[in-house]
Amino acid sequence: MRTPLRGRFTATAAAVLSLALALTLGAQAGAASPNGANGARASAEEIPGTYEVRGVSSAAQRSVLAAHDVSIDAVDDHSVTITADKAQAKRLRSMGYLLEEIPGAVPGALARDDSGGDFSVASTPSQYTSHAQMTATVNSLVSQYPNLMHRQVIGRSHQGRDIIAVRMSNNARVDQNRPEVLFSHNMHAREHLTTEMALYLMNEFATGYGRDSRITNMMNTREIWIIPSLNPDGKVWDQDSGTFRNWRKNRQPNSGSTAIGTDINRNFAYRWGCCGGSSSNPASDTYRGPSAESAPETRVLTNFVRSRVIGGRQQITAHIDFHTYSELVLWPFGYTYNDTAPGLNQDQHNVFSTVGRQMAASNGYRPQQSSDLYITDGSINDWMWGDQGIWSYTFEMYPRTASQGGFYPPGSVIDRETARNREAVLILLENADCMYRSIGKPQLCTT
Ligand code: 0X9
Ligand code: ZN
Repeated sequence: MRTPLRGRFTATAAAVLSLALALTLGAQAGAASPNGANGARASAEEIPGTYEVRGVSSAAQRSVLAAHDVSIDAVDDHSVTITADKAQAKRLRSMGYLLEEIPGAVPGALARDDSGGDFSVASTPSQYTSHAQMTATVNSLVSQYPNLMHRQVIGRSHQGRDIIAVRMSNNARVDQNRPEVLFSHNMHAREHLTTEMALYLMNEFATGYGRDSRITNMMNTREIWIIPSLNPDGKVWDQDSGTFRNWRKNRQPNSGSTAIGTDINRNFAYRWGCCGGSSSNPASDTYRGPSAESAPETRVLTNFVRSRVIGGRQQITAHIDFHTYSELVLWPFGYTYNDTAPGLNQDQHNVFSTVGRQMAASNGYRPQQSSDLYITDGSINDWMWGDQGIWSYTFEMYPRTASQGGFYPPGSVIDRETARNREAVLILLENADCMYRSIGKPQLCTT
């Protein structure tokens, strides 16, 4: 029988609360926040809004729109949902774009300007696991299951917070020669549901071991890596003041600009900035940074992944980077509309598509090559595949639309929407020893 994580967390909450508070205070003391403590909101701070842009129908049109410094959060047949501040929205309107604000999409902004909207999907920061609570929960799970979970600090964020990776297997303290699968979470600050996904997976693999045959089998034959938060500074900034800030990037200052932050998912060193899929403007939500891997969080991830090359061979074979929202399963490349490109042949495209579609059939998400949405360059999937040969997917989790809560659906959906990906995660793990088997070509797997 499975124990729901949130029930488990509630049960242990009292025990970890003091630790969590101590960690929060410690992290804040070490943080170089321009507004002083992380909790203090500067009076002039603007929380960007959520807008529907009508008459944008093709990937090419969406890529042009994205190049105007806004992030595209969701896509429909003839419209998209974007995040933009007032100046960006004004500029887009002056260019002829049809923008309509979606008032309820950012609960904090709604409470602040009292603009009405649908409160049935409202959520508050305390409905989601905070960074401090996440740290405490991971520590408590690791001490409860020392043979199944091993925690490693793989580096530090810009503000000095630990970025951790947890290895899970039947002998987690020992590095074994097995296919490794990586799950990374919370690269984008406001995508809090993805941290819940990490906690769900840890709990599921720890408690399912010896009880569920598929989980037991995977724990016996794989090494499973989980990075629960790749952007702890951004998460704390978005969540810990008590009002969501609709923040996406990291919290690294930019020289020569008052704008903060680099979009980690445009900062990777594979065709970085090549193709109009990122911005050179520090004020943009898709700012690529001054150079590839300029964000410490990007470098922590890539150094970790490079460290898994042992005896000249990358041990990690498959990867999911969890994001929200839109309910999508995406695969490379993001920098080109083409299905194949140097370093991605037709068989490989077929593998991505076949396993991607199997996973999507299990969770009801929509499967597609990521550039079908819009062009991105310097994204994690392109680097993982193009540089490291890792079968790398992006999942965009619940909900499908902004009106269902966008980045901030109510906490009541967490259990359902994390469990929804259980089967997809198992599908990837079960294929991870030889992904070519999925297209009937196991001979292409070198031993
Ligand atoms: O734009 C992103 O970084 C991801 N979407 S999100 O809303 N979570 O920010 C999607 C990246 C997938 N790659 C492409 N669409 N090319
Ligand atoms: Zn994201």
